[in-house]
Amino acid sequence: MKITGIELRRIRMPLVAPFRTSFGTETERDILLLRVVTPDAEGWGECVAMSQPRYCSEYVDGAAEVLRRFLVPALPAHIDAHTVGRALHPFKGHRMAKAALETAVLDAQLRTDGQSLATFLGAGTDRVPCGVSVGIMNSIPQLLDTVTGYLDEGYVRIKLKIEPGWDLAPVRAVRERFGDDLLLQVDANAAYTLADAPHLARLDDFGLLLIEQPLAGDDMVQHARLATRLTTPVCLDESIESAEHAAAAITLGACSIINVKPGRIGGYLEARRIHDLARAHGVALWCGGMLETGIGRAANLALAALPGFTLPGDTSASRRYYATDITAPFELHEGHLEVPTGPGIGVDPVHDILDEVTVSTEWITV
Ligand code: OSB
Ligand code: MG
Repeated sequence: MKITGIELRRIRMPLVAPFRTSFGTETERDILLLRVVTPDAEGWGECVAMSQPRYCSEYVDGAAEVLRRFLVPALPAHIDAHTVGRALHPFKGHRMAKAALETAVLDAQLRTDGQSLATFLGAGTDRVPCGVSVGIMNSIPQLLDTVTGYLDEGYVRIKLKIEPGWDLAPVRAVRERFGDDLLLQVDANAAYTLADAPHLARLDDFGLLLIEQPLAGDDMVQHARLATRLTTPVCLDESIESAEHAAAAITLGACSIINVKPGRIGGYLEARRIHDLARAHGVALWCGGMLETGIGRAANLALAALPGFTLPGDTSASRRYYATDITAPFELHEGHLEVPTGPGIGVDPVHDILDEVTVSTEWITV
């Protein structure tokens, strides 16, 4: 496949409500979109890097810079999605930037071939059950109202963001209000240390599906120690940046569940490697999210349809994030989203809406 050029497009999308985690509060999403142009098709990739390096070391200005300065110029003139990773391999890190580029190339390739991303990855279902990630709130009543709203919409699993000072009480309140059958899990975004193990063990009483990333991203050994002290299963998010990290985590017993975010690990091809590895080891998977627009969501749904994704993901409906999505909105039906079936990621941006939220565009000839 010959690439004519690549557009870097920055968009600004206000969130329907502030989203607070242990690492910060988001009120809008500053997103970098990539559009790969070939003689036969266009492909889209959404970079999940956030505006500040608080979730991980990447941030959106840095991703744009590494793409224009190093990654895009390293692409050979003729390319397919499988060679992107090899061409970018000399450059360390920057997995979110690499993922966006590889995904855009893969999308263009699959659109040319007329194959959906879901079929390409090996999807086993045409719809996936959806959970929702609930931010840290100002009060318990506000939290209970928010969770009530999501359950009324049909979400099949609730994830509560936690941090020191907002952990036992919100979990207890949600459990008491909605009962033992509610699929409930928590995400600390690395807010604790191993010294908090006795405190975190108090969450064991609440029958949680999992605790996500309680300790720092590079604390793989401490996660393994913590896992022996909790009955709540440990799930890793920030710690897993590659299939090698997943292999190390599984070998160490640092987690029994992995949150797979294609952006964090460098793309959908690496996500499939982790899928195959984890499945072979009996480690459960679910598809995470990074507050994506419909472009990123479409691709995540294809991944979430793989057979190893046995737990509901953070693939929520468009309206949970944005009043107006840049694609046709993804809508929940009986707690599920449909996996797109069209070629590539299966969705296109609505051009008028895209133009309205665009802050800047930049064209790079390849
Ligand atoms: O840790 O999973 C996380 C959002 C941004 C950054 C990190 C995380 C999240 C979420 C929301 O939990 C996932 C989503 O609904 O997209
Ligand atoms: Mg997380």
